[in-house]
Amino acid sequence: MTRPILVPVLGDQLSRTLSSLEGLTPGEAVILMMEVWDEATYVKHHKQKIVLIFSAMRHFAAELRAEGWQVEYVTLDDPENTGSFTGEVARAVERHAPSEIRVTEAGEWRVQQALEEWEGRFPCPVSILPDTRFIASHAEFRAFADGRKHLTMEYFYREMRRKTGLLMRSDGKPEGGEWNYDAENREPPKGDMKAPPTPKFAPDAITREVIALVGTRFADHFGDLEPFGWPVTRAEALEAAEAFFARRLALFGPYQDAMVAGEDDLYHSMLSTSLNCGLLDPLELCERAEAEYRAGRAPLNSVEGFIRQIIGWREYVRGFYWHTMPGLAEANELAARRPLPGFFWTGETDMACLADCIRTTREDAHAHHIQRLMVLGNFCLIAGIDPKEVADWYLVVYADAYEWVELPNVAGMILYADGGRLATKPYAASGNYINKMSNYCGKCRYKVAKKTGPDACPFNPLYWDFMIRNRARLESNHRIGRIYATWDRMGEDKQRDYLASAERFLESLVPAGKTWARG
Ligand code: FAD
Ligand code: DLZ
Ligand code: SF4
Repeated sequence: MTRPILVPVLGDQLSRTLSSLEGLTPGEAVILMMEVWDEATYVKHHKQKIVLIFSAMRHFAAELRAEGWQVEYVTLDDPENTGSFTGEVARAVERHAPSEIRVTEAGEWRVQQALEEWEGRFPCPVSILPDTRFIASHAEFRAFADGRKHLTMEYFYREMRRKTGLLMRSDGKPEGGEWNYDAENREPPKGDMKAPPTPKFAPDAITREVIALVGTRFADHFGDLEPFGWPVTRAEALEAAEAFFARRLALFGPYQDAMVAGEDDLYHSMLSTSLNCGLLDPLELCERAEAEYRAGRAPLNSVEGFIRQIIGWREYVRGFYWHTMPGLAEANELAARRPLPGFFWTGETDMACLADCIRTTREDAHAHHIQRLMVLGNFCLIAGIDPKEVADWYLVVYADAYEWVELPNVAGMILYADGGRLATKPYAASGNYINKMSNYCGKCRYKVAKKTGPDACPFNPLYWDFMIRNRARLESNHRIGRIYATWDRMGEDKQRDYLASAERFLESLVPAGKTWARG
């Protein structure tokens, strides 16, 4: 080979359609994949998240080799491993004197900053290519966002529907006449309902080797290492997707917001881990979901709901991230300063809803959306937990967490730390909401119907404490401001009880004794 093109492929770029590989033939490129200490520890990721990424990387490298590509794969325990992307690229440049470094842009700001320094550092041109696996380019999001005070997802989503043609009629109108069928997608659970299981994949020899590595090198990281059943190849991810379309999609819509103790993913797809590391393509999933609707096997409200999560929310939060970084990581509009309670790591709390959501998080490196939003997120919002501590927690504990998708959800969607640019109102709720949408409260030592006092559901006084603490900022918000009239009518004794109950509860919270997230 004359001087090759060096193509670093990062752990969330495991797609054969990657822009940096497009148009290349095996004879002209050296592909570089690197397990590096920096990435594995910049936060102390859940053990299963590291297994997932290392195993998926190793399988992807093996598949590329089988197709004839030259892949240099640096394992974590390689004695020469420098521990960083830049260090490993420098070593590869020495080995190969490449004519060019060609890389697809990074998913995270932190890593993109490093890639942008390569041009000045290495003696060859560096091409950073757009990540074409996303539907909206950065320029398209910028064009949407410019001049808008609030970046309502719904309007962005409609643009994505028009762009992709998904669920569009030939007259340019949305399928069924409406853009959004969310109103049909808020069913509470039916008793202790059970959904059909999602496939779990038995670890093969490669995954078992990674499990052993993670067990020794990352023993102090959060979360159960085993059982491990996430898809780690494209073939497995496609099998998981097909199982979702066949067994769950039809009821995905109605029960999207439902929660059932011990029934961890209900009708959700469990495909985010595969989507985010590149094993699945967002558009192919949406087209497949639309085909189920066209074939009459899934109703419009479910299919539209699923497609909206992907070409709406997923694309929107990615655009929002690049539009607002690096400021988003520092945002704290509500000046929330309380440390994260230790029970977020141990699960030791009498609040049955939180205990169950933290249990599934520890066991599976996953919790479904409404658990992340309305139980864990709602608690962090109304208890006034510091956004940086909350963001670190979410980034650590979920196998699908990368900052581009985690941070907008944390700072924007749950904490209102961005001052309402992403979500037009804070998603604050009392125990009532959780009781309506779950079967948690019947199993809880707290009484959801009690508003104040030691047995009262803590979400009840915390809700009012939050509203009152932030009255000056929230009263003018037309979506939430009217609630203050209820408070003002309440009478002083009741008001005092609420605030005193909240204070007693907040004082009882014990911060984490050790640094689980970093260091
Ligand atoms: P499903 O319910 O089956 O949804 C289908 C797909 O839609 C998901 O796989 C995902 O790709 C996409 N999606 C749905 N909601 C969102 C959303 N709000 N933002 C972006 N994509 C969405 N998702 C992540 O992929 N990584 C994260 O780090 C992450 N952090 C979150 C943090 C908070 C505070 C909240 C409220 C949500 C977060 N989400 C995150 C979004 C959502 O909770 C997960 O995508 C979902 O739970 C993954 O499970 P699933 O594949 O079964 O999703
Ligand atoms: C999350 C992660 C982990 C734990 N380890 C690696 C790694 O060793 N090598 C790698 O290429 N990628 C890893 N990743 C995923 C990266 O953090 C991800 O690719 C970047 O965040 C993208 O900007
Ligand atoms: Fe959660 Fe309150 Fe219900 Fe207990 S009573 S499960 S704390 S919402």
